[in-house]
Amino acid sequence: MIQATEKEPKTIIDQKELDQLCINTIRFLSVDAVQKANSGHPGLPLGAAPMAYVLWTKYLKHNPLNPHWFNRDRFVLSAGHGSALLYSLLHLTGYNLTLDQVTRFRQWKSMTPGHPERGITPGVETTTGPLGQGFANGVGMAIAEAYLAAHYNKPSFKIIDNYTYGLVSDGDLMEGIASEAASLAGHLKLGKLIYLYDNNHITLSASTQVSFTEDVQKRFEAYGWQTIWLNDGNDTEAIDKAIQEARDEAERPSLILVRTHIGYGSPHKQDTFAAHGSPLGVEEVKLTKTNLGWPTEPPFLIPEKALVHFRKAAPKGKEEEHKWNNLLSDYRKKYAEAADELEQVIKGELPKNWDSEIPVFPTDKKGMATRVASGKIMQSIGKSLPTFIGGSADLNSSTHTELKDMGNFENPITHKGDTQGAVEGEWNYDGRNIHFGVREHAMAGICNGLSAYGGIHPFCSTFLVFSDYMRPSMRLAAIMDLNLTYVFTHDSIGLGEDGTTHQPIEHLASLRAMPELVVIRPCDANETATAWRVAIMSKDKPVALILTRQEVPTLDRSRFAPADRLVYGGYILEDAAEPEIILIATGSEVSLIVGAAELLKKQGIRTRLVSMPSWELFEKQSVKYKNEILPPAITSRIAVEAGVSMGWERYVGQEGEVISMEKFGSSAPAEVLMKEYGFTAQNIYERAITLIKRLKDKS
Ligand SMILES: Cc1ncc(C[n+]2csc(CCOP(=O)(O)OP(=O)(O)O)c2C)c(N)n1
Repeated sequence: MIQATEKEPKTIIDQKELDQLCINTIRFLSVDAVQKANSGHPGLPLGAAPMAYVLWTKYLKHNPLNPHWFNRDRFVLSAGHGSALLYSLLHLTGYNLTLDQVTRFRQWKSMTPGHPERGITPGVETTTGPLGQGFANGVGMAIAEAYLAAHYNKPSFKIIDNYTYGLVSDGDLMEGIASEAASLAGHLKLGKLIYLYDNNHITLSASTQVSFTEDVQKRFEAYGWQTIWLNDGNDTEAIDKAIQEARDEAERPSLILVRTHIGYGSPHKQDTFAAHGSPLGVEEVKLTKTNLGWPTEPPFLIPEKALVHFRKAAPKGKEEEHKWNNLLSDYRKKYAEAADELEQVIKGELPKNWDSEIPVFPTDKKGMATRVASGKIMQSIGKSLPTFIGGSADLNSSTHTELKDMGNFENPITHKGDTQGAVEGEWNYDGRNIHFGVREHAMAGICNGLSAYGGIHPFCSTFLVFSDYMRPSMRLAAIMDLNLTYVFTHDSIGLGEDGTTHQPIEHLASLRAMPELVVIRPCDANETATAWRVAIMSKDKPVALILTRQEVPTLDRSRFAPADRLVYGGYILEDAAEPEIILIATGSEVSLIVGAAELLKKQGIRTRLVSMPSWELFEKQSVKYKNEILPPAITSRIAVEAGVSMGWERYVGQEGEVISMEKFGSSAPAEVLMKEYGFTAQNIYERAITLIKRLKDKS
């Protein structure tokens, strides 16, 4: 054997040595990136490199030359702080991520941000970093795969056929969202979901001994997962065998618990939290390299033999994709219609006339709750859009989000046709209704995975007040520019008797505070229809629909402006010549300003009514448009919304007023609450008279 030189560590004599060379290449590319940035997490890559190596070079079906190939396996680095590991893998296997980018880890405008970000780095499937989120995303991806496979595959044509792999850490498994998602994944028997657990017993600031001593293996077994315990994170043969075993298991998701050592090889930092989130330090890097038989110089060393081995991924992936393309063209010959549809799904296009069956709601004084209108609209979307799938956190009957006669997403083995009367209908992976159970956080994280998988138009639903339980995942959906729709009902004190705990107050303001999320609170059934159109067509922004529990009148659109003006975010619902006052409202409060305007008219006061269902859509309009709707010269303005006033100053200005909720609500019938808290046409009318007088007196 030739001794290692400074430039080239060893001559390869067998597979084992090649494996070791490749593993150390991953390790030290990551460690050097962290050291150069003087920031980052070297511990995870040092410990987890062997399992990542086996997975990425032996099992992961991917084409580095086309990271969007639809039937690729999905890989989620749920422990996103280990990003240097992922960047090393992407560079080494030949993605469009140069070594220069790896050396610019965590720097301004590099493609290698601190935590992996979808859309910035080719091959990064989902944005991770907030622990536990990636775990739920992977469950969503596995659901997407199972649904599309059940829907489009035919005998001898496994067109959709990928695994979802993930690397999860102690921190991931401590987070509640992971427990929620794991429980559902086990129940759904998502056999093609395989997670490798970097079981290193160390977190950011301590050993798991201080806070995480449960038997994780038993816990996952109880969730219905296959679990495989590995004692040695460096034993590539055992890892290989375990992944194979996981792939062979069709009915249960698999957790491979791999006992690793954080900061493996570092003489002073291995097995300590010092290796978790800070560079090892120049001296310690040298010692670690020497300890593992790696040249101390140069940094970012990639031995030719290792690179050649890693880069086999590209021709292999190209060949896999080529085979798949051939399969797809044979499929097309036999199943032309399904192939057309599937191609549309893959391209992310909507079917022609997808919205043609969306109802137009007739004028109706009594009207209907916008949640009810939404439910009707969803049925028509469901019929024309095969990838419209989703559900609620056990609130279908309240949020009206069940897609009727479109089946329930479920492994048929679980039910064997027996639903014990719980929910009617078919139960299989071709079902469109996902029963998330009472797991709001996982629901939102899973929807991110469904959307990130591609082709799917997911929706999920709960009461607006519980959006708080989903917020961390919603934030990631917004960061990732994902297309998905949140249906939040019971949107104010108008929900009535359930009382203070269930009445959202600050939620609209808090959702509006989130960049990239589009919040829409339609005022009646027809605005709800337009809102759904906006939501489905929103390719790169999640949309939250905020809907009432209580009935609201369906406005007479021959008198008022058309409901499709909702697309502008705010529009003049009804005008008067030279208006003296502008009343602005959203959702259920719009019919109240209509009532107030009638009272004002009787007093000869000229009133402009503005329906303002979406601030975000309004802000996208030109200054000219915005000034047309809210002319700067008209300073007497009142906004009415049954939530906190925060932010409304922007639209009512210095002189204007907001009729709002500045405290938590209470338990009583809705009409009583609305009256007691001042949400009546009469109160708005009186406030308007006072405001006009005050401004007149002032001038
Ligand atoms: C939701 C969330 N809380 C806190 C953090 C900060 N944080 C980053 S890594 C980490 C724990 C690290 O432990 P582990 O997951 O075991 O990773 P390892 O130390 O093995 O790299 C924490 C608390 C985070 N990223 N996400």
